[in-house]
Amino acid sequence: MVEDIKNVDRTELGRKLFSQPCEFLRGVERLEDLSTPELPEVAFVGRSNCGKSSLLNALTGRKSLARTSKTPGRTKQLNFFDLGQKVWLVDMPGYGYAKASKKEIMEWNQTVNDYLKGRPTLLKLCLLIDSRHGIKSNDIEMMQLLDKAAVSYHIILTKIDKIGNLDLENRINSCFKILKLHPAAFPEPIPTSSLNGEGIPQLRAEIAIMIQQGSK
Ligand SMILES: Nc1nc2c(ncn2[C@@H]2O[C@H](COP(=O)(O)OP(=O)(O)OP(=O)(O)O)[C@@H](O)[C@H]2O)c(=O)[nH]1
Ligand SMILES: [Mg+2]
Repeated sequence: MVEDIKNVDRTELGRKLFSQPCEFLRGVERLEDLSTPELPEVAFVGRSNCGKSSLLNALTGRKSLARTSKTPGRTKQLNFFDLGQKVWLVDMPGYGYAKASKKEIMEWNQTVNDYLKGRPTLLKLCLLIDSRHGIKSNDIEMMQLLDKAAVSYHIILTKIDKIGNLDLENRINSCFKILKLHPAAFPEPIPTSSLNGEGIPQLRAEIAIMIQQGSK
């Protein structure tokens, strides 16, 4: 019972935070163009096409705040959004885009590395994994980078409307096993669907609580 009340409080906290106005601040291609951080940041990263921009839209309840696309590699910049002057949400370009040139990959690595290492206000990173595909080798590389940079992160399973319950259960279990090996990761993955809204209140609540606690 006490647990239930706590859950309601958490959900309400998340709902309140994300019911505030959210607006696009700027898109940045090179880190030199970044302005000084003013608020805590929560960044969304993951393979190209895994659903980062869609998740941002689902969280903020706005259909086209962040541009989504069937074509992978759509988001090419770090896009910053201000949520209620409480937090900046950062939509990052995806990795693992098959058609990217070597130069593009190198530039991406550089920008993301610099961002992760040099951003004291980065409160949390959401690493998105398409639930149909699971954690791939480039996701593991990303996790190693985050462990090294001591950036705390959550694994978010996306597009769970596209898989059955049994597959989801297996996916969650294999995530658990991998997460045990990564010290900077939150131990449980959060399953979500931007299409039908599953898991969105939970993720809103996690983000709201992190901001309230203000800790890494
Ligand atoms: N069924 C379903 N489709 C989704 C979901 N989330 C995203 N998609 C679809 O997946 C495709 C890619 O979504 P985006 O949100 O653009 O993905 P992204 O990670 O931002 O992609 P890049 O910016 O190119 O790296 C689009 O066609 C979305 O409509 C979901 O929860 N369920
Ligand atoms: Mg995108």
